[in-house]
Amino acid sequence: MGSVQAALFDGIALSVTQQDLFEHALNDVAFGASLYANIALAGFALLLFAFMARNVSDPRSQLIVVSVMAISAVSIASYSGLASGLTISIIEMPDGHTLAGATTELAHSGEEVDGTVALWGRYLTWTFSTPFILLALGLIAGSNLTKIFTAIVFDVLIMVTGLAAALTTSSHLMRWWWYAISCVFFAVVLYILLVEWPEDAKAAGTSSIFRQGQILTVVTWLGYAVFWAAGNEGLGVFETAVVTSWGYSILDIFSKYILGFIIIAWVIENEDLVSGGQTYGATSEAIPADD
Ligand code: RET
Repeated sequence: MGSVQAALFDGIALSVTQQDLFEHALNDVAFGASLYANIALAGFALLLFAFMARNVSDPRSQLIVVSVMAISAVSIASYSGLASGLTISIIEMPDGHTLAGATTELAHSGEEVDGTVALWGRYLTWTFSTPFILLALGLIAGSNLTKIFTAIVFDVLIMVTGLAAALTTSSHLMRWWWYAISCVFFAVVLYILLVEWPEDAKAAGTSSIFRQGQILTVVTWLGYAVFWAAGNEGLGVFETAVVTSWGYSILDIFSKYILGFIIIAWVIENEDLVSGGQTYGATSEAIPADD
């Protein structure tokens, strides 16, 4: 193996194959269910939202609907990556970590392998799903492009540094260092959600729905950060990947599907309020007719 690759995968068990991890998720029913249930739920949400919003014709309202649907679309891919074993690894934690030296029993073979199961694909795919949550909320608040862009950029940074925290095996301290950086980026997003957008929403006359989305988002997102710290990749209060995985899967139900439902149900009743006009986003309209 090349030295770059060797460095990257140092501490990540390569003898466990992708097929082993696929079979592990399939045979450990409690663990597998936390993944398969979400694939089904995301598919159902996608169909339900498409049906609910079938008559929405205003372009800006449609943008909110598409954004909400994209969250579930990414989710199907995300959970498929986990269930297939593609985005799961067995990771050997560095000295000082509660789970340093821990072993995992593979559900299908009973084989005992060094390390703990890490579902790092979650952090990777949150990079692609969470921007859509912020886009939908920013549009509802009637916020400007600068604030929406800022929220999304720092959101992506939260997830990428969270991924780094999960995959770092060189040093226990470095894992928490990544975590700390991620929290700083999270503070930027929280500021926009708690301070900037409520004011924009007030001006746009959308305070009530924004507030519902804001509370659901802030509470669940804090939950993700706390859960990482407590789960098998952090302090190891919940030692097994099963409990950690279910924690995230349940948070996902609120942060994605329930939020999405509330937003779509509101948009279909409030197209007038959301509307930017039929030419919203059009590029040719700005050019005056030459006559
Ligand atoms: C991590 C660990 C590092 C510190 C922080 C985190 C925050 C994660 C958040 C996740 C939100 C996920 C959602 C997923 C839905 O698809 C990466 C756990 C602050 C806020 C909403």
